[in-house]
Amino acid sequence: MGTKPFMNHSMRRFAALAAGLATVPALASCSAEVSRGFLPGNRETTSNTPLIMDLWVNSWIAALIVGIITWGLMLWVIIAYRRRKDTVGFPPQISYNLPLEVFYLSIPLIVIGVLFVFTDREQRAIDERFPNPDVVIDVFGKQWSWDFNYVKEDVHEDAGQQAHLTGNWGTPDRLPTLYLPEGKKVELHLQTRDVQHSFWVVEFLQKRDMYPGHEQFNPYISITPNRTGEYMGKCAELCGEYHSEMLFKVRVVSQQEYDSHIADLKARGNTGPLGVDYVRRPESAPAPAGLAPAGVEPQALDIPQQRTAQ
Ligand SMILES: [Cu+2]
Repeated sequence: MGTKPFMNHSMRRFAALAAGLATVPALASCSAEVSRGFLPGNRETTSNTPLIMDLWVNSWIAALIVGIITWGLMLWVIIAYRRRKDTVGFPPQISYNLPLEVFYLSIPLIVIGVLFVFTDREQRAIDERFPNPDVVIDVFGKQWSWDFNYVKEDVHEDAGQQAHLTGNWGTPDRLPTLYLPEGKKVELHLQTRDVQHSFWVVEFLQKRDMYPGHEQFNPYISITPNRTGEYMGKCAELCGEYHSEMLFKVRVVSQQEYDSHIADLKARGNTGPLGVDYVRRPESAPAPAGLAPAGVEPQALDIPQQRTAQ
């Protein structure tokens, strides 16, 4: 009576083994991606990326180990204690088991504790400011672009202009570009001219908010960029209508190229900090249309702010 099962016991075992083996080459072929936990960029992009990447990947490894043990236990219970043909009535009903409850409450506490200790350790290391940075840059977010002042060299990039996204692929031209020398200690001092923004260079794996008017939180990013190249940056805090067009680039170049870029800015007359004429608007003053109630407004200095829709 009844239909014959599609696969007998040993066939099923073989199928499971074959499926397991088939995933091995698939995993090996994307090992570079896997080893960095599918994060963008490279492990060595900045002095902080190895810390961030390792924390991320190791957390996943720990999670998978816990997951495999848990899944294994679940499978074992499902199979070992399945209802047999000759079973009659209910299995023994157990209302509580104190040692077991202590066990499964303490394990998650230990897991969270371990994650906390490692996260805290890496976060402190990442947030630590260089005592003597080689390069200090004042980064200003504004609706909807970026300004960069090279503090020690006393020059600035041109006032940043909002990107205009057309719907076509490609990098919008005239993006404000921050130059960083490779292998040098860089301190970015993040500030905002108006509302809350967030500085995010995707491949640096770090982002940090910029709040108007207060600096009690840590407004610095301290990194040593270790790979030359061009990186895309964006605002990561919804800051108004054209938030998505608040884009910039970072170019990590050799010291020589960096020096010549600085000389270039000097020759073009981009000396001194950009935006010294920005004056803080009193909290009580009415906000101009489209701006947050309180912030810093451009006055006197002509900072291009493009607010018109295309
Ligand atoms: Cu923004």
